[in-house]
Amino acid sequence: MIGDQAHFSPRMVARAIGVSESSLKRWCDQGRLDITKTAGGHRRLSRAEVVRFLRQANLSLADPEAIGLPKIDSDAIRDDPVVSETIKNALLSADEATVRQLLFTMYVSGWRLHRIFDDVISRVFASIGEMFQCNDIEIYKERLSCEIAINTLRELRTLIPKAKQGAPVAIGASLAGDFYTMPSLMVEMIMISLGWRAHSLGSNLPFATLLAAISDYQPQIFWVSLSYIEDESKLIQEFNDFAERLPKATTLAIGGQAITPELRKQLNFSICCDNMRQIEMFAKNIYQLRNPNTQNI
Ligand code: B12
Repeated sequence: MIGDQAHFSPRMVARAIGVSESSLKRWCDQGRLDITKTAGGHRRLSRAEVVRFLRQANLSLADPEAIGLPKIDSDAIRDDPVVSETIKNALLSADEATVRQLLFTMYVSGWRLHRIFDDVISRVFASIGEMFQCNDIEIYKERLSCEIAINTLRELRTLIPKAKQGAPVAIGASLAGDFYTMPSLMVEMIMISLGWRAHSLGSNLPFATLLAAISDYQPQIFWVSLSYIEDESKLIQEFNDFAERLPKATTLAIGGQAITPELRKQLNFSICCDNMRQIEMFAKNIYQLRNPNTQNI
């Protein structure tokens, strides 16, 4: 497990990137890299800031371990279907190191988060779900794969630069009776990557407490993840009542594999997304429309 906001000296970062310390210090002084200073006035760089710079400058890492990152294996991520199969097998054999190395390699190499979530992870779990459905795997393997994936995503989240002070707020969750946590965690990470102050409130939450969270946080976006619905007619009634009671400033975004075309017609929402790519586009537009003066990352 790597620290939330580990900071490194220019010498360590220069070694990680494979450039001279003087070049690295010049980039800092040119403002290309955000730095903090120790009490003694020494420059320090956060791991998230170094990764942001590498993704923006399309640079790779010569010695990732110098800043606590796994080896970056670009060859292993050349082909989506191949890397998805490798990740699936690593999950099913509880090989956390390989899952971590491949997901970090994708992110540090510049992959958009929605591509990692929509084109790889969601497909891997659809296949794992089928294998369980066909009794090809024990149920514990599906659950353990889920735990490993969620732990690794939470670690990957520490590489996403934190939102700036005063940035707009987005929160979300899955509803009572729905125990799925990964989709909501993914939406949170997408939001943070766009500069939002975002929190996934977690799973299995009743509407009353969600309304309390909305009154506390006054979010510009509230998302609901619907992966499992016990009683559809009860949900339609309670959901539309909830949507009715949202403050005008809060837009309601929904998504999830439990949303059938039939159900979609009966729910009130601002936007219904099929994947993370769509919520990213929506959140970017709302950000720019509602916060023209706030610098976007
Ligand atoms: C892992 C898993 C679980 C875990 C989840 C653990 C966790 N901590 O999250 C747990 C143990 C809770 C679980 C339980 C059950 N499960 Co289950 N589960 C799965 C599995 C294998 C993966 C789901 C997942 O998280 N995928 C990863 C996410 C990220 O992918 P995704 O859901 O496709 O989401 C993508 C898009 O839909 C979209 N999206 C999704 N949500 C949102 C939200 C927003 C706001 C936005 C913008 C986008 C968005 O973006 C995502 C990325 O592209 C699926 C198999 C599958 N086909 O997906 C079965 C599956 C969904 N489960 C199934 C079933 C039947 C159940 C149970 C009813 C079993 C039982 N009898 O107890 C229970 C119900 C529990 C409940 N009440 O919630 C069936 C559903 C069949 C059906 N259509 O109804 C499936 C399809 C398995 C199967 N093949 O049969 N499950």
